[in-house]
Amino acid sequence: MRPLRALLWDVDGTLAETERDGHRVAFNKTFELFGLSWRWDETRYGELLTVTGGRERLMHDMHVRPDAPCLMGEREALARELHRSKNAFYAELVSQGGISLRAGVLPLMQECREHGVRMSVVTTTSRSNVEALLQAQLGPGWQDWFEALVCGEDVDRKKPAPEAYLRALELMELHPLETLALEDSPGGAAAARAAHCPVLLTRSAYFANAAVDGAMAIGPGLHTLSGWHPASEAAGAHGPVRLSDLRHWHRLGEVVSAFP
Ligand code: XBP
Ligand code: MG
Repeated sequence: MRPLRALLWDVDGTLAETERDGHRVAFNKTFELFGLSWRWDETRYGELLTVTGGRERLMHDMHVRPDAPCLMGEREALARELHRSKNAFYAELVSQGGISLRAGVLPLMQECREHGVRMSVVTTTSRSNVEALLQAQLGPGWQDWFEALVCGEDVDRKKPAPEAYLRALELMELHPLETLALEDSPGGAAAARAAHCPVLLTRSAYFANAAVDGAMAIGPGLHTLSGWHPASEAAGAHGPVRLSDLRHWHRLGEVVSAFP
């Protein structure tokens, strides 16, 4: 049996509720700045989350915008400009501490550091967004917490393609079964599974009821042990998810994959 050596952290939805209160807000500020009447309310943005990548999301939404440029080249150029501006608004927002880590994330990261469990970030968001968030939430020296930072720019195919996970495994020189991916969305979980990484699914606001395939365990967040399926060994205990719970679920994963 392979021991758990590393956590692979998704960002949006998993580390923080960045989509509804961060990216969406920054997109809307950008539309206003560019004199566009487009606005994404919470419901529409939820629909758009099936498209990974902010620029790709813009391109997708332009299909239903009669005032979007007709020529593909112009449309792509506008999407690039809007996306750049959105990321600047987003960085400003998170740099000012506008979005906090989800409850339970920080203590688990600290425990991993204390016990030599390695960590990396595996995300389809832009690198500048990750840096702004982690700098604001973990402070100077945050880079030392993570071995690899695999971001949207580092891959040709974003999640649900496995590329980002495969890249992280390569950089860390790890077998997928030595890792545990923490994800919040069906697409993120699919990406990790396609790279053969066991997945722990910590539900976020936008994916609270989404059907998810192949996770070792699914729960409402790292802040509590209640509501997790399957229950941890420490079930009944109050308090947050700890490294011992992750090890428990990770071992189950081995059993499940050994006897499918
Ligand atoms: C989430 C995404 C990203 C963000 C926006 O990625 O799909 O596109 O919504 O970020 P993950 P960008 O859950 O893997 O962190 O605008 O930088 O793409
Ligand atoms: Mg996510």
